[in-house]
Amino acid sequence: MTTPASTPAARTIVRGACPHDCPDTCALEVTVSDGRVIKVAGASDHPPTAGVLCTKVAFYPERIYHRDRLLYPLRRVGAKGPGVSFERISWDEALATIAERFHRIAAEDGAEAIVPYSYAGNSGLLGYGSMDRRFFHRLGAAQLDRTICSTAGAMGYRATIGGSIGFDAENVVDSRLIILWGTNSVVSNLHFWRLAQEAKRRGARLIAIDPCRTATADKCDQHIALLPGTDSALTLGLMHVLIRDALVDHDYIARHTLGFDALSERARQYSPARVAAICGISEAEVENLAHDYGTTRPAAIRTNYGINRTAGGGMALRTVACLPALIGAWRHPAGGVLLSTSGNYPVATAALERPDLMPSPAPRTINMSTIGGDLLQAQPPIKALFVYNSNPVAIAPQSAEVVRGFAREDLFTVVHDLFQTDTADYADIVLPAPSHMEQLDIHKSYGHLFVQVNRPAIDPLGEALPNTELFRRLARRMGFTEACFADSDDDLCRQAFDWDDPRLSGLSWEQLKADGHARLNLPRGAAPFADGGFPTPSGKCEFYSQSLAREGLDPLPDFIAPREWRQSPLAAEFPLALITPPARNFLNTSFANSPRFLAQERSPAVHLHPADASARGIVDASPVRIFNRRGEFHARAVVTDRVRPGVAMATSIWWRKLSPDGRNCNQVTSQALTDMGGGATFYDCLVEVASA
Ligand SMILES: Nc1nc2c(c(=O)[nH]1)N[C@H]1C(S)=C(S)[C@@H](COP(=O)(O)OP(=O)(O)OC[C@H]3O[C@@H](n4cnc5c(=O)[nH]c(N)nc54)[C@H](O)[C@@H]3O)O[C@H]1N2
Ligand SMILES: Nc1nc2c(c(=O)[nH]1)N[C@H]1C(S)=C(S)[C@@H](COP(=O)(O)OP(=O)(O)OC[C@H]3O[C@@H](n4cnc5c(=O)[nH]c(N)nc54)[C@H](O)[C@@H]3O)O[C@H]1N2
Ligand code: SF4
Ligand SMILES: [Mo]
Repeated sequence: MTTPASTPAARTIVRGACPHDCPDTCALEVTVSDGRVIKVAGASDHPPTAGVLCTKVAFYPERIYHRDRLLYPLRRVGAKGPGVSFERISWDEALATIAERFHRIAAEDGAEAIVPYSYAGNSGLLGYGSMDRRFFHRLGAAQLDRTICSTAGAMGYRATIGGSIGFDAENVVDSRLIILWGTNSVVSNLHFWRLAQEAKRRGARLIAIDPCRTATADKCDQHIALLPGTDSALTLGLMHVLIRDALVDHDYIARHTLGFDALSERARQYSPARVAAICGISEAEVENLAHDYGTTRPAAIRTNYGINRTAGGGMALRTVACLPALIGAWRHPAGGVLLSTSGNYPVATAALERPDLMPSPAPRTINMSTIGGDLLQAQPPIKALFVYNSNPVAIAPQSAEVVRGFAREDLFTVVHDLFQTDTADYADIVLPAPSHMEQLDIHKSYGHLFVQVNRPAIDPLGEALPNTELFRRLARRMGFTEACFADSDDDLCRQAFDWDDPRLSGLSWEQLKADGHARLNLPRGAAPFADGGFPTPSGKCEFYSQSLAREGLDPLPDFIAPREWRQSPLAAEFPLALITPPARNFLNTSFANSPRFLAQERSPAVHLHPADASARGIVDASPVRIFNRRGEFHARAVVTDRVRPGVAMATSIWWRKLSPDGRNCNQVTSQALTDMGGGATFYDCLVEVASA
């Protein structure tokens, strides 16, 4: 019997990996029929995914076949900005135009006047940074410091326990106490939440520490609603009580930590009364949390980047990372702390990115979190910007400056994306990118311990080209003849990891390609630091950090106040602390142009406590403006006791041009940087709210 093409027999299932900037890195099963993706499901044989996807990716065919997908290269014909016009050109013409401009700028201004701007819109190892990095290194372009999300917390955490490492999330089902610290897992780390729920069924207590009663906090046994940016004060208060009441593990401290006496001295200054006043919570909350944490084993802290977006963001993660060593929580596989698992992977970064191609001395570095100011003021001036994997006009802080910078007529801007984003509206040349289902990639994760393959399920739509192929072709156009520019995507995947590393023992690229995914060769059910062995300079958990001291930073944990909070003079004029965490149906600005998800999120909203709303005569569902000296944006008021008094919460990140007032929350956020790592301080932002 013959099988007509339209019967299910003509369907194939292709194994993929989710490339979005999300800790879960799900393994996907993509159903293809007649060259079209018709269904996307979570792989059930991949333990972290367990057959479940978030809604965003479960509806992925809508993103792939969205009617606004960019399919051809475009050249701008009108003025830059919203409403701009473009005309279709060929790839040949697009690449020739870019190469000509780059050659001219390099000759006249130096290649450092050209700046790449990218982040994790595609988090695959190839898509995130491989051929593109080689290209910009060889060109001698400015380097980009990719600080927009995690560098502050990562640096504070690394200084304490040695890297982006922690307990294995799979073990958390056996925890008796789980603290979800500044993370809305239900929204942004769904598969961890599944494990935490399992722990709860087995009797664990869950505590959320968050200024808002989020979907996650709602389902926890307890919620501590502290003020944004005060986490390190709370942590020092916990240390104070733990030490005062002899709830610490002296044996673990003596053998596996550095600087306990100095830390005790510091913690002594943070009495529960002082901490309660700083954090805007009660003394009893500090005392009780310390006692719960000090007396329950195993105790796990799942934290994330929500607490690294204020002035003391580095210190916040550093103080939290000290806690498990203090009570010996690391003795148990289901105890300790987890920020990110990405430090477990033997990524061959130098082989992928080839920093050796850079000229000497190395070109200048531009911090992506201050792109607005840098486009207006950097010396020597920025003459060209190549944006990919990111949407800076919508996501970078202090939009007024960002927009002014991007609007510069003398700035040559290229944007490579799947969609005509707010940023693409300022491009001279727009280039079409494929979705991950149209390209090959290899993945690590920052939430679990698997390596994964993403196989292309379909051909690229229109004339879309992956990041790798775009920069391969552009390199050829520029006349770069190094052999590395001829590497295929398959070659790049093979180069992406150090396959000889014991953590990958027995695995090869060929094997991984055949199997789809593999767990790093780390013992299951193990407690990684039960016997110390932290990858710090001393091999211990460093309460006292010589490396921070060398950088002129406080070697001990301390509370660094937000730049803008209720104790700053600015609070007289702008009394509310605005935080702008992710919306459930958006992933940064990705998916925020989907009709389905826009309908679910309705319209930009700002959540206010009833006391704060009534003091301003604001009623639920009424239009309001949120403003400070940097600017203003408009939203619909949601009056709810889910946010604590003194805090305003606006879920993010809306496209500017899809918002009623053509702006978004980054109109009011600041370009000031964190204490460590040069990170952005999105949640360090005082505002006032008024009826519009
Ligand atoms: N659905 C969805 N998932 C996402 C994303 C998304 O946009 N949408 N973004 C992805 C990205 S890029 C990242 S970096 C991760 C982020 O993942 P997380 O860091 O877990 O971020 P959120 O889910 O926003 O959780 C942060 C929580 O911190 C709270 N918060 C804000 N300020 C403070 C503070 O000072 N202290 C404390 N204790 N809490 C605070 C917020 O109210 C929010 O509930 O999520 C990823 N996953
Ligand atoms: N106010 C406020 N601002 C924030 C945050 C916040 O919480 N509040 N969060 C911050 C954080 S944590 C982050 S990580 C940043 C995220 O900011 P961005 O990294 O800019 O993330 P997205 O807005 O999702 O933009 C990613 C873009 O990459 C495109 N893309 C996807 N795949 C590919 C590909 O293969 N090739 C190319 N060329 N393009 C591709 C997508 O279509 C999308 O337009 O935003 C930051 N901004
Ligand atoms: S966005 Fe996160 S939860 Fe959703 S499919 Fe991708 S990795 Fe999984
Ligand atoms: Mo992020």
